[in-house]
Amino acid sequence: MSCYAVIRRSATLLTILFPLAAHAANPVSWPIAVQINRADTLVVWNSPTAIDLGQMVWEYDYEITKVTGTVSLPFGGSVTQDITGDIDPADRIGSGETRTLPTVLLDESLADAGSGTTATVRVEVLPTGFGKLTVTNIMLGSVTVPIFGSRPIQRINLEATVGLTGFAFGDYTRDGLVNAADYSAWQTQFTTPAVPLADGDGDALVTAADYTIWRDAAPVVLAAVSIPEPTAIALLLVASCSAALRCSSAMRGG
Ligand SMILES: [Ca+2]
Ligand SMILES: [Ca+2]
Repeated sequence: MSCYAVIRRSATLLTILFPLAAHAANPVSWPIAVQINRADTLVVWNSPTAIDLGQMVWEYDYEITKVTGTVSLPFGGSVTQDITGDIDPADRIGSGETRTLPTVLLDESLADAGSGTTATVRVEVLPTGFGKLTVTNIMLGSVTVPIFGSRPIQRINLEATVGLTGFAFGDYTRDGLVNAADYSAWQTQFTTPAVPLADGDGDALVTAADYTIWRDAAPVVLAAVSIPEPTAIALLLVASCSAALRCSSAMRGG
């Protein structure tokens, strides 16, 4: 069984085990807003939509865009301070791609040295395609308020965005279409491991198997009529070389 068939079969099994959500979409963009109170030990957020699981590869990005700490004042009222800038951007912002879902996009212990606040933030895509954010190991520190001095943070508000875009099998240019341009991309990258976009089966190589994936996904007319298969290309090359050799021999003989 080819890797492609295994991938397809795995996707089918996932569909059976975890019925596709009614709101499965592609791409998805999930705005997240959670409130973490001082007494909390666990905060969970679930996405309203699910990413389509039947794709070749997914590109993702995430960013924790805003973190604020709120303190209570002795005689009523409160003060909120933005502490986003105190968190290392390398822990807050990231991107990448994955060929398998479910997956964990972010699992970081975020720390604000100024207030002594720490928490572990985990963002993952579940087997159902839904996103989930989990905040654990919550330790809220203190901030200094003019006149009132150091005050314990009572509440953290965290805002973030998570985006995923899936690309179909055979879409080697990653433009949302499976067409002749993807065949050209495969042809250019054939046997060139350093250029992995035309790697349909995820084996880090661009081979004839990836052509088959494109052919099976391309419009029938395009796949059947316009494009010679790799074996046909190879035969043409062999035939051309043989003809050239015959011609060369004939010239020497003549
Ligand atoms: Ca394409
Ligand atoms: Ca491949």
